[in-house]
Amino acid sequence: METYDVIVVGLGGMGSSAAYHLAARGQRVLGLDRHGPAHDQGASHGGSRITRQSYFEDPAYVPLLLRAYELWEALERDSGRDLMDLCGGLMLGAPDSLTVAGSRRSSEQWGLPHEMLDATEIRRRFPNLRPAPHEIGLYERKAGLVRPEETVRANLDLASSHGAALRFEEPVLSWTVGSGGVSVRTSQGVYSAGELVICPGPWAPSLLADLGIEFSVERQVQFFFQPIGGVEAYLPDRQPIFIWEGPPGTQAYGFPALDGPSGGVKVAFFRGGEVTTPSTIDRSIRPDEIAAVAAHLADRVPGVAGRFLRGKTCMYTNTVDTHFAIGRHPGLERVTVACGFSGHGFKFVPVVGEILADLALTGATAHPIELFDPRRPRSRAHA
Ligand code: PYC
Repeated sequence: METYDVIVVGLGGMGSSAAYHLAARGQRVLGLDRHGPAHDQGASHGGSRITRQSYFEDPAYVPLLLRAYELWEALERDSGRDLMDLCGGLMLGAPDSLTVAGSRRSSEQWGLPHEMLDATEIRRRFPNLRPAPHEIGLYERKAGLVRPEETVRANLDLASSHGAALRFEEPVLSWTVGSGGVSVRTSQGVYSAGELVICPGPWAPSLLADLGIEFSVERQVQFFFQPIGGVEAYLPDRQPIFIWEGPPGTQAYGFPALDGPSGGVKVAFFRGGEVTTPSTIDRSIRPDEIAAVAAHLADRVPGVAGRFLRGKTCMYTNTVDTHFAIGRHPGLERVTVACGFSGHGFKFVPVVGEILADLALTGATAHPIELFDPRRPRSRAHA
């Protein structure tokens, strides 16, 4: 049986980062994934993901974001890849909306540079956007986007260069923990190690069924449109990323135009998708959902939804409170988990890799991850 120091299950954003950080610390690492490198079947694809520091979800995320930004720069440097574009970001909505008020709270608490803009000023500076008179925006210059597929490739390349063994198209069938270590059975064989790190993405409900966390896997669609008049007015020097809260519970978001005219502009809804599973998800893009996102944006970003180019499904793995679940497995020694990223995790990829390496090697981390304790009551629906 092949033996390693650490086996990492799942090589999407989080798992590839864990594999890299562990291998860079001298561990003999085996990484396993059921699909190919940088695949589009989970939650680490679509060309772009939002990054921002004025975190409306909770100020407790900010110190992790500050560290993540340092590590993004290091990852770009060490991999030689272009992973991040800080084109600026606008958090839009009514002044008391979660998106605006929560972002402002995080900014003020942590002293993050930001500007509060009224509707007139937003229209003047960002003419593609048409907020209603009562809406305002928090503009964050250091917000922008990161590139998920390139990031996964960067992590995998660096993990390999530090000696990690990476095996793809090899689903994990089961895993067990004994006094001497962990054993992982895949479609191809059985492997043993001292420690196991599980980053299952939307496969969490099956791979981590015993964790005691309630997950809900949600289908989301990333829509790519050719704007009316072409992409020029939407290039990153003119168009920031945005998250726009409309009627209660509705948030839409968008990116600048990337990758030339054929890349188009990506927009999507945040939350509210159908419950699904990785094996039953409908990967087709339905005309009614294209029409719904175009109609939602028609008054807000009137030029964006000119011609539909393509759509791409992805999956959020939501916890009950939409905070992540990161920590040592509550019931099993030797096992570390990172899951439930609830649609807003990718920007944390480098720091989560660092945290997972800390946890697997020492059982603890200096990073503040109390909010993500897998044992917290709000990670279980019945609590
Ligand atoms: O990753 O921060 C994020 C995000 C917000 C809305 C959609 N994605």
